Amino acid sequence: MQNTKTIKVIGTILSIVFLLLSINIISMAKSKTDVGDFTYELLEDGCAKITGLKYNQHILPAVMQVAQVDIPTEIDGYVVKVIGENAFENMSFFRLTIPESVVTIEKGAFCNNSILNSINFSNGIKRIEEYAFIGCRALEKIELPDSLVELGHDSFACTALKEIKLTAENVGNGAFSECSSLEKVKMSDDVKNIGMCAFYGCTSLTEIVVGRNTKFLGTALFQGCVNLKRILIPQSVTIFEENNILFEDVYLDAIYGFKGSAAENYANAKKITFIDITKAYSDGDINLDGIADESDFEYIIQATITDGFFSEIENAIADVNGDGAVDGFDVSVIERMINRH
Ligand SMILES: [Ca+2]
Ligand SMILES: [Ca+2]
Repeated sequence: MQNTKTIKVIGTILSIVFLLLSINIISMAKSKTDVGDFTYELLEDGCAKITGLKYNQHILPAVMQVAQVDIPTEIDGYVVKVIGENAFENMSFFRLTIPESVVTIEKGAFCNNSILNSINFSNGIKRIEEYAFIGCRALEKIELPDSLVELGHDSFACTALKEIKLTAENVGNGAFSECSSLEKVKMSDDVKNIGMCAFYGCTSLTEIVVGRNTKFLGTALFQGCVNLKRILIPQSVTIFEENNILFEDVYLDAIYGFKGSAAENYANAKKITFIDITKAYSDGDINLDGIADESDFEYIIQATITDGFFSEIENAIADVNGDGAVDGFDVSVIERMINRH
């Protein structure tokens, strides 16, 4: 009897202790990081490299994990310039903000965060190294800053990205490989080189316009893009690797390009239909029916008043003044061209 009473009392005490502990644990959970939460080391130039969080996020229960990581601009008076290798590897948080002071995100820094769905990159980042965001399977949308120069290999592989605007000069091997939700890729004029397998296995891609200043397309770039039907390759592309298998396991309907370009030679060699778009820019034949006339004018007017009338490739062809948009300026250029005839 006495024993049963003692056990009951101990049980009650334990419950109270556990309850107090739980309350304490929950109150320790916070929505955002503070500057004091980060570990760092000093770089030779006197700036700081963030190396992770002070508390071990890996062993914390979900309620205690921080929901948003805000990389600070300064830590203990040192400017934060680098996010270190594997600093936040396998951690789980929803949102990430990176300030302008950060220039480099090192290898694997945020890899395998399965819930990360929002990243705010400031315009300052120059390098995103290999595997930096690989396996971030909830990541559907990002805006890469114009400052970006290098995108490392496999940096965004195996993510849920649906569309991407590429701003880096060099896009590493496999950078977007196995991004099976990726439907749209816009390439800025900054994109020069795209490494091998960069879009390997992007099964949702249906068409793509290669950047106007892109020179190099790596081997097996679109391997396994089984739904890719059309591609526009500009004159700037001059390097096709020897035995290039750019479109292995791809069933292209056509390559669009300019007369006498490397793209035309490639299409001919591989027996892929080549559609010459030279006359769109020289004469205004943007509907590619062989003559520049009133119908091209009506066609572009229709596109400027109907959202989604043109696909990415048709947009690129109709953007005759090359400013990246199809609008009134192109209409007046085309009007002048067809009136010349
Ligand atoms: Ca025409
Ligand atoms: Ca335009």
